[in-house]
Amino acid sequence: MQGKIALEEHFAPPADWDKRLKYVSARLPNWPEFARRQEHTFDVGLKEMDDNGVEHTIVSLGAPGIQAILDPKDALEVAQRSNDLIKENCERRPGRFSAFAAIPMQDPELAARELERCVKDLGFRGCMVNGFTQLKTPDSAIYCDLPQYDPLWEMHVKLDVPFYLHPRNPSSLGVYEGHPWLLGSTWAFGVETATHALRMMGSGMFDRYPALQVIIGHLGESLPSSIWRVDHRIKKGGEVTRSKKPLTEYFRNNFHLTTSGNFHDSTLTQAITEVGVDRIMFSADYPFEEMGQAAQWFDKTTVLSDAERLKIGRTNAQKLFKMT
Ligand code: GRE
Ligand code: ZN
Repeated sequence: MQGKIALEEHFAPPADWDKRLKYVSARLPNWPEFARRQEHTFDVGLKEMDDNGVEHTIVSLGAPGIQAILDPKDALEVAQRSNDLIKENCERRPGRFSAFAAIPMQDPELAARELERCVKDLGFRGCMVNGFTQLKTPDSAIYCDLPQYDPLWEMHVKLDVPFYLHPRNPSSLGVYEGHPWLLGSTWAFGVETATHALRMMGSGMFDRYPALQVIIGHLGESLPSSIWRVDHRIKKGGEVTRSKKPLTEYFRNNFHLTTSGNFHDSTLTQAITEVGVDRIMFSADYPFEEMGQAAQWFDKTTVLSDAERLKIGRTNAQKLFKMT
């Protein structure tokens, strides 16, 4: 399929560009290759787009990025510098790239203002946040469902742009001790991000901001197969959330899923069953995945009709991001 749009594709400047930026997968044996690709999204990545029918990519800063910077002033400064650098790079390839803002979640008001600057002045399409945010001490973990973020959600609704919740490693690692291979994108990212998304659904924030739209990757971080049971056991156990409705309702009305890094037919089918074909969008997860593998699967999978392929590959993103 030609004309695809991809939206979980990362970029990072070289390691010495700003020492305050850290990358979650730097411990991996294959990191040097990922790092090289991540620094070359606007040329190596562009070539992969050309070769695989990807017309447009929404670029985001590599994880955990700004979320791991302990000082709010540093966080704002690095976010602004990174956003400006990404904007410059997007401008060199007109029509091919746009971006999600990196924002300093260490200070919700500053985060809202940087989102506003990026959307209004730089033409960005929303923001990407990499899980919980650290503030002042390395063992801190501030999750997005907390009430101090209301100014950010207000800004999202006002600007009518989505919020992409991207993985990072969990804030508590006990269960992973002795099994580092379970960390990162193999398993821990998904569990952490699904839990984070459930916190948001159960917090009442979508009752306060019903128009707010959140994107999660990896075909829903396993939520399509697990959220029915969450609601079921909340009800059975007489558990009380802070939200008005069953969590599934928020999943179906406030969430969008991308295919990033999850190129598997039965998972796609279940995601469509749970949230509907209009809430799923194509993505690869460059540089950790190749656009080639993503596209070869997506273009040929027999679980999609051509009309569904067009929606997921292109028109759902065009609608959500009001692309012309
Ligand atoms: C990351 O380090 O940020 C990462 C991976 C693998 C998949 C996605 C991703 O290491 O963002
Ligand atoms: Zn990613």
